[in-house]
Amino acid sequence: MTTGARPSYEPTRDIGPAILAISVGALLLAAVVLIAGYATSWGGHLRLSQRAAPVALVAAPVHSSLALSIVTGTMLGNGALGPAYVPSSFTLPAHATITVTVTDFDNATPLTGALTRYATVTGTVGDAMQVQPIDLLSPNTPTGAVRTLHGLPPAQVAHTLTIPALGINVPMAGAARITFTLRTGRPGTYAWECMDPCGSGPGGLGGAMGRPGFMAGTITVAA
Ligand SMILES: [Cu+2]
Repeated sequence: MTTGARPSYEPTRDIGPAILAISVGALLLAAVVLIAGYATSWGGHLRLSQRAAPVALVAAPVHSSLALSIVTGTMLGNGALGPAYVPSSFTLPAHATITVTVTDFDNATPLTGALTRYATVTGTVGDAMQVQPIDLLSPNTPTGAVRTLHGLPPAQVAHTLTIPALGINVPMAGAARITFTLRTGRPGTYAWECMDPCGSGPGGLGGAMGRPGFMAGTITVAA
């Protein structure tokens, strides 16, 4: 072996500055990681608590939504029967919070006498609904502001969505989009019907009134 030659694994004085640079770099990196960690713990606080939710013992309710339309007998080409909810039967998840939007293409059939009690909202979240009037000739065009209401003047009710077993009643304003929130409970099958005499025949109680697929139907609450 000649003088001056060193085994390649033997440290040399030449790498001193490199070690210093690496050390400084490591310190800088550690500082950045620490600062980033603090920033995340402040700014990410809500996100962290939300991430913890799925491991809770009680599962969060399934949030879902349902869209219904009320179409007229004229739209259906069956003026002799009268209007219908579409769909008239549907399935919702149990123990869930459901936003229901109903687009009502029909006009009012005034509630009178004992039926005026169905002009009041019951059984929805807050016993309330939101109502926005629409232009029936251009149904995606609102003609007024959204209002939160607990009921309607009986003369302005076109239909009701009434689920007696659940204590739910929502009066539907004519020519409007109606939105409300329901909380479903245990699984089961529940009948709904419209309590507004909107059908054909004497007193509007014939035709569509009380007829499944028109002004009556079934809500299935599934596990
Ligand atoms: Cu009806």
